[in-house]
Amino acid sequence: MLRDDIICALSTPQGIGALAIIRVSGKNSHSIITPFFNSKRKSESGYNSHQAYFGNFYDKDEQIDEVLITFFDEGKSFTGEESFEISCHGSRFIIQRIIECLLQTGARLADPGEYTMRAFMNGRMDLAQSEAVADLIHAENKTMHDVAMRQLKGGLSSEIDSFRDELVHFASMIELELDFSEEDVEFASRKQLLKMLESLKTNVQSLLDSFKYGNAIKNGIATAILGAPNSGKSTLLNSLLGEDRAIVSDIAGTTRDTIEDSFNYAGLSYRLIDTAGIRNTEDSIEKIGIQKALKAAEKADVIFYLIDATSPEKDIEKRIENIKRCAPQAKLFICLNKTDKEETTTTLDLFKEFKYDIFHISAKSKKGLNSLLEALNDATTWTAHSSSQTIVTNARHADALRRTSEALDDSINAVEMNIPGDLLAQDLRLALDGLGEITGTISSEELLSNIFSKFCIGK
Ligand SMILES: Nc1nc2c(ncn2[C@@H]2O[C@H](COP(=O)(O)OP(=O)(O)OP(=O)(O)O)[C@@H](O)[C@H]2O)c(=O)[nH]1
Ligand SMILES: [Mg+2]
Repeated sequence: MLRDDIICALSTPQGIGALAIIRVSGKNSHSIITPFFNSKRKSESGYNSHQAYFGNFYDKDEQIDEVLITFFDEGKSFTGEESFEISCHGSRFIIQRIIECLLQTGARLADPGEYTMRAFMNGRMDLAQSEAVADLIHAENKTMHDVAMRQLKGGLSSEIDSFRDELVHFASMIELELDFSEEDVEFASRKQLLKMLESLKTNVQSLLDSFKYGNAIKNGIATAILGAPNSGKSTLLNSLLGEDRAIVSDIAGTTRDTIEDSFNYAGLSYRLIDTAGIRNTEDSIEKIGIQKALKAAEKADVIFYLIDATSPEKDIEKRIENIKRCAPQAKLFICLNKTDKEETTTTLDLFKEFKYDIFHISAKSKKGLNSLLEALNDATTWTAHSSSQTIVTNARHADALRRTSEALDDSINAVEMNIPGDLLAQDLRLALDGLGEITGTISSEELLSNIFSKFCIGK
């Protein structure tokens, strides 16, 4: 699968920019630049690793650009291969001409993620670290950045490796017993094995549990805005986004479909979902919108339930109980909206005896929104969680951990029930395979191309 031919690609975004970087990697890659690059600094022996050379890029007699080229020796580069980076001016024409020249002298265009795949194949990083490169590029807030950075530095990998080391020891003892099956020997103490398996199961399970937070960190915390028509849901969406994303009007039933957009707060990304107001209606399209609103509630991590303080619904407590039943997983924030209006004074008295905590807000004037967001941040406890613990953010890792956890359960059962060594060995092998898939000790060509094809070209 690993080819040692020379690859090249633009690593900065397509389009016009002050500068652009073209990356080249492969055996003897410096040779393909020689016909085009003219630098006063270049010595007889060529280029030194980790040094930048300023010069002119020529295509025959035509000067294409002034460029700065940084060279990296084999074994000292990102890919592990001899590589260099050309910094040129960020003009589409210049980039195209330079790449054409490189292709003429034997380079080919890199596939998506091919640089990182080469880094993995050359042992520069393991698979979990390679995947962290893509996460780091896509990180849009502090938490996503922290988690990706920790994974890139090997945080997840070292935890997985320590699990594997514990298992490998016992698995090899059990395999050894199989070689002496005639003699009824026991190299691995079943008591110690059971203790190790149980502690490993707890650790694997805790890592697996972190995926709930990891998934929310990576894809944004699903935050549904629910309430009766006209309660101010779309106004709240617009205020939190800081733009007129949804239509606002005093006609009840304005929002028909769900409207989704993201915003960042205190280092976390929230996926806000504005929904159709919930009420009894004969309108078939509005009915579909209300069903969608309830679906959004079922999948939400957080719900803002808005009550219009100028005309609260009569059976409000019953409605809140319904929402709780429909979305038991969600953290519910009940917001009394439009508290900027004077006529709400009587309503406020009404809610003094209310059995739920209430946030007094004005979606329109933004009054009370800071307190609401602070409470939201406190409730999303995974912010604190992320600063000290390894968090799994990748569905592939979670799937492998799930299979490991099941295999550990089977191994524990096998030891407790004194099941023959060959069956126990099989369960231990399955647990080891699951862990190995995360760091790439075990990988298939299909898996690798599936992972790296999702990367950008040039990374
Ligand atoms: N005074 C005041 N008016 C508000 C506030 N929030 C919303 N409104 C007004 O209430 C009306 C309804 O607001 P929307 O945001 O469209 O309400 P909605 O819940 O999205 O309504 P539907 O989409 O019909 O379900 C509009 O006239 C808003 O300007 C508020 O905090 N204070
Ligand atoms: Mg609306």
